[in-house]
Amino acid sequence: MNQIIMPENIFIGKNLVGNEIEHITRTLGDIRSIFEQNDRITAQQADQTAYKVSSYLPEKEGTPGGLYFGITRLCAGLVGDEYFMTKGHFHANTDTAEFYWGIEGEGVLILMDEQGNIKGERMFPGSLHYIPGRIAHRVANVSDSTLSFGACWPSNAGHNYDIIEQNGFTARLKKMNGKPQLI
Ligand code: PAN
Ligand code: ZN
Repeated sequence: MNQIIMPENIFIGKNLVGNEIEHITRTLGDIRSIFEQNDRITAQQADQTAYKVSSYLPEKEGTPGGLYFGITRLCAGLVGDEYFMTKGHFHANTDTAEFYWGIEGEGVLILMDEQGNIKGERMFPGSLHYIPGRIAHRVANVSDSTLSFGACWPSNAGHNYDIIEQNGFTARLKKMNGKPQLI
């Protein structure tokens, strides 16, 4: 029988909903170590949500040729003079690429190659960002409201957080004279 069915998982407006969607929350306490002035995060602030990721992972992790889809919602705020940001990572399978796109709010996508060269791309509703393999990626929210962005990456990409945890990015996105600057 030829049947037309409803998809199990849907992307409505800014939300990814469905039985197969996985949700994770990162609090400021979880990501404390990425901020330069992390001693400014009080015990009370440590429980505050920094960002949430909803992901649709229809293939088993590691499957070559498959794709994953995710929406990240990054809260607005500063730790000292540094904007709230995602942990950032290289892909474990180093040659795998990724697309990001802006959905709501204003941010900066920070890209760093393996030599530590850095560049920032403005993120805004409708902006589209191609992240080639071997490029670490992190997003900072530079607005006063939530920044949402989409992501699509290969199911065999994996995440290597260790390199960034140990060495960080070679520049930080700071609010200087009211404006974002990579320093
Ligand atoms: C994204 C990120 C997401 C959260 O889905 O995983 O924005 O950022 P961190 O993983 O750096 O905490 C992605 O890049 N996937 O590959
Ligand atoms: Zn990624």
